[in-house]
Amino acid sequence: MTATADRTPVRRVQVVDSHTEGEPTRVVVRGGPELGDGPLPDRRDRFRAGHDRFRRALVTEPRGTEGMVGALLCAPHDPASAFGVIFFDNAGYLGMCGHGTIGLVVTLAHLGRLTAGRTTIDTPVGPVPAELHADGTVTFWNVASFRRRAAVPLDVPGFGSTVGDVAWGGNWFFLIDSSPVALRVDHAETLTGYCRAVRAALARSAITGDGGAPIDHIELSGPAERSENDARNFVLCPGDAYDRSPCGTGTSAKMACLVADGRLKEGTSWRQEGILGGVFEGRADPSPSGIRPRITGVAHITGEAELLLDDRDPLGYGVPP
Ligand code: PYC
Repeated sequence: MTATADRTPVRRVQVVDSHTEGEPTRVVVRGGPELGDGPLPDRRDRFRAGHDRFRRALVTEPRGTEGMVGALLCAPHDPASAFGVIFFDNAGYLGMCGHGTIGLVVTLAHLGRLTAGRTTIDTPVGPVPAELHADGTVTFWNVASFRRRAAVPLDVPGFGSTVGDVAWGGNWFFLIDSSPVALRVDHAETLTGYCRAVRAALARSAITGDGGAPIDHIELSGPAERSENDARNFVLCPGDAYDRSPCGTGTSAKMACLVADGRLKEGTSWRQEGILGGVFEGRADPSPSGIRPRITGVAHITGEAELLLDDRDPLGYGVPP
């Protein structure tokens, strides 16, 4: 905290912004909440319980945008990890974030805290090894991903019935193989409306992830626009923003379903196109509990900033829920 001329406390927060195929990541480098130590899920819970307005201040309007994912850089708990991170968005906290991991690695390199080569990042859902390549691209090995339920029928009021898979890719997904609406960015509003209705129908039907976890990401698939890619997706995130990138955790969940169906062989490449046309190059490596997704993409730094959080500003912590 520092003090302005009239001695009002103002919190100063250092951030580095980047985007991964159009999807923004804001890494908190200094000035974040003090969460103590211990496993990352415990620190994430302390973040949620005691500092949620910091989350809102960082990623929602007037400082953030609806698609923005925040990444609180912190010390790892896992002894094999060099860094820890807690991802958050306009609605709450994410288990993992693929585009955010790519953004974080590029940010750490930008800050001189990482050179080309391997590192490991501790997350609330487990350690994620990552590699910064000499050409600036980033590969990460996501947590083990798996399909939990196949071909689940769902009645979506206003849209009719559909069928989808429940899968884990570091977040919980409901994946619909064939989108009823063409996957074009100028259809984003219609696609968002459909995905919201699907998510609500899942909640009403008590279709969840493990332990009753809400399925908060909806992923629609369709044909790729470019012939070198395998498929295109549209992913609606928990706070109703759609992922501008191909979604790293969504690509992981998708590959887990394809492998389970015998439509993708372990060890072969899967080029996932996002709704803006950006691509993540995926590969499903074997894992005892599903697959170990390996995903490569690129991120670009868009800014370095010092944010001022002023208690006198009635909307400085975002619009209250
Ligand atoms: O890339 O995994 C991802 C992601 C999750 C939410 C937004 N992006």
